[in-house]
Amino acid sequence: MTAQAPSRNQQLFERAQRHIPGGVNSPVRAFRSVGGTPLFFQKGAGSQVQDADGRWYTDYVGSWGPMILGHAHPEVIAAVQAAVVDGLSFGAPTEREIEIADLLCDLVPSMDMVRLVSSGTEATMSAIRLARGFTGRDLLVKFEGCYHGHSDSLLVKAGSGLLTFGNPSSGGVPAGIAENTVVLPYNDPQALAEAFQGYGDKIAAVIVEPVVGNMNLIAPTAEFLKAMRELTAQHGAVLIFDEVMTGFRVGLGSAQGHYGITPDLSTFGKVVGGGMPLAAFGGKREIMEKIAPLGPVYQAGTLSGNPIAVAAGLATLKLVQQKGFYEALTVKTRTLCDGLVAAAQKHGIAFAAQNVGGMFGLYFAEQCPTTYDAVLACDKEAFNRFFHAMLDAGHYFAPSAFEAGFVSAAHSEAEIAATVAAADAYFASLK
Ligand code: HOZ
Repeated sequence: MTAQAPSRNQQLFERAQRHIPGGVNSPVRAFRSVGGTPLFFQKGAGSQVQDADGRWYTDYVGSWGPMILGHAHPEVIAAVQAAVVDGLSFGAPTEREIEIADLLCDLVPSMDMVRLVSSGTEATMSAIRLARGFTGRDLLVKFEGCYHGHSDSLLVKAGSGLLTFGNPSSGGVPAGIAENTVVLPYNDPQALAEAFQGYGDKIAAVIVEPVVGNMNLIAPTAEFLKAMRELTAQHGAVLIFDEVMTGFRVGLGSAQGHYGITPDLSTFGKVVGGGMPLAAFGGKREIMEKIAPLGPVYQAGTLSGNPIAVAAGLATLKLVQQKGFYEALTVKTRTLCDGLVAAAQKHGIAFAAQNVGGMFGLYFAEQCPTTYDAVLACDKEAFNRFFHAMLDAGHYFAPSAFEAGFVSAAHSEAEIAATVAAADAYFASLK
């Protein structure tokens, strides 16, 4: 028997590992938790992505959230093409930045002012510095399994790649920094109340993913959101909604509009840049005026508000404002979840799924988890087998049991039905 020639994906992965640690520029992409060779993508069109071997997949990752319109949307591409010919970066203000700042503050009523940055990590890191500068306090409260990017104070019991690889707190974070981060259980208002009772006058900020998308998807309880808002207000702490994932994804009003809670600061990324490196943080004027050059809290970036990224963001934000956009996206995402659950039930598989707007969670468990511990108790091996079966059938889900999934406006009913049919066939094969 002759050995099979390595696929182009395999060849590229071999080559990538020579000069790129682990062959990837962001850990979850390496497929380490699901096993196998990561796909190298070369093209995207609407709901579909094509790998280096020329195979097309229906994409439920959407670049981890930004591609809400699908890949290579003609209006976004046209906006980028029109912008690039005028120059790629100036490191100076441009009119387009005012346009997107005005739009963001219109769409997100809790934001009086906004600052543009280049990544979600930068947005959350800067929002925390600002909250500390504003309150003159050091302590930061975050929740188990929430991931807010990879700055030092946030890599404590974090989700996403850290949870995927079973090491929720990163190496290289000085103890002196980590000790200013208090980690509490998600969806536990009592634990939060006790923390504020114990040392409320030292807490600068509470940062939260209002819907967690980095330990699979966990929806918040109304009591948890209410307690967070009330306790931070009572104790003079800043409530930061990290909407990098949920922003313009769960609805035009983002999670804060969806649940009717007004945070003091918010962070955005992913959809705001339509696939380009653009992110933002913003909130109450009295807090935002503490940022340099108005105030003493320093924050800067050569590529902040990059004109090409802003052009992509503006084109994307224009399209998501179309009437019925989020209603249609939500229905599609729910159809996917309901279809997968029905298929699993038919074959007696313990499986649950849920969505909030255009993001969803899949769980190999009897019901949708509401806590970090319940997520950890889901059957990860069953997910990994499902992931590979679906990939073989041409349906690309996130290569980790601890990441949310995303549907785009470009996904057709027929594509979603085909994904459900593939899952049904896989579940049937398990008997
Ligand atoms: N942190 C992202 C998922 N929550 C993964 C980013 C990437 O690999 O592109």
